[in-house]
Amino acid sequence: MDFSLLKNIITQNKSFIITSHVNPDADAIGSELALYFILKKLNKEVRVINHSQSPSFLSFLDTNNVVEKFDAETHEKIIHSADVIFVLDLNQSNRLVSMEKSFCESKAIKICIDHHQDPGDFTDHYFIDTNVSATGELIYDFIKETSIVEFDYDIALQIYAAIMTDTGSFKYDRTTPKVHRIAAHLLELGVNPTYVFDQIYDQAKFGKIKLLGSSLSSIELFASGQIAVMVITQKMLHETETLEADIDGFVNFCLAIENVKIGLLFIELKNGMKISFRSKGNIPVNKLAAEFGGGGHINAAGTRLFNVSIKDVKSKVIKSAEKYLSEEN
Ligand SMILES: [Mn+2]
Repeated sequence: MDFSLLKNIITQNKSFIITSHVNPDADAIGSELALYFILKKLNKEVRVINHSQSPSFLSFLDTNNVVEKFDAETHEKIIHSADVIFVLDLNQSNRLVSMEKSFCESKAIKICIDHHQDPGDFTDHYFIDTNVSATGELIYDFIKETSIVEFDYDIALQIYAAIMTDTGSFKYDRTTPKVHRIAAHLLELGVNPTYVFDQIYDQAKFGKIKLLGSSLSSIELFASGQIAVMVITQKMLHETETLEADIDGFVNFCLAIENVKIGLLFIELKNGMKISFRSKGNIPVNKLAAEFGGGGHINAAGTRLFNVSIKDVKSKVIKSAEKYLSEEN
């Protein structure tokens, strides 16, 4: 990808805002902080502001508490007056939730760096490659191709966490030779893969493991065992003292069952619900998600619905999902 325009915009401007999607994952936060470190090395003014609080298991990435939770009173002015706003790892403005209005009203140059399909028209410039494993891989490519700054450990840690998580620890289908070459370079810069994995996957609160247990027990099979459905209710979250962010990754257990081709996770929210869609092979769950106002990748997608309950839509979603089973070769 040609990053010269991106380099020029960074060089020619002074104040920057970086943001990402609701419920940020390690690719969102890692990409944000890698870009933050690049901009700081260039002596720019930078704020990283998200709609959501960062999940505690990612606090090892943000030891200086750079990432701020959006608050209109504190942040609206600086979002309006920033020279440039970066949106990372998302491609629809509604994924900014409470920040969407300030973002849209700002006169800043808006830049989207992302790897999801079907981007909306909401920024001035797009640096999108749907073939890369993670947004963090694009940040790596940007540094590599422009030499805008030198790589260092701080940047390497962020990019490694981004790529490791978005490739499912180097196993999803965009785990290319290039991804492993990047990982090798990041290890040479001092990243300790055991440490990163341990921080992200092996420091769970007991409640999260209990929630995983009840979530696994909720799984039901449909369509002759080809669709697995997991349901997580507010009651389950309360009982285990867990948050929506703790559910990250649970849906993948649906695909761990033999013969299952589509996994669906219904999460009850305070004011609606969220559905996560996963599939194997070439079953396009992004198209299925789009039927319900969402989007994503071919094998991983999601949507949020407001003012509806799980029982209102569950059987409708399963029925729609059945259509896609026949699309598999
Ligand atoms: Mn990502």
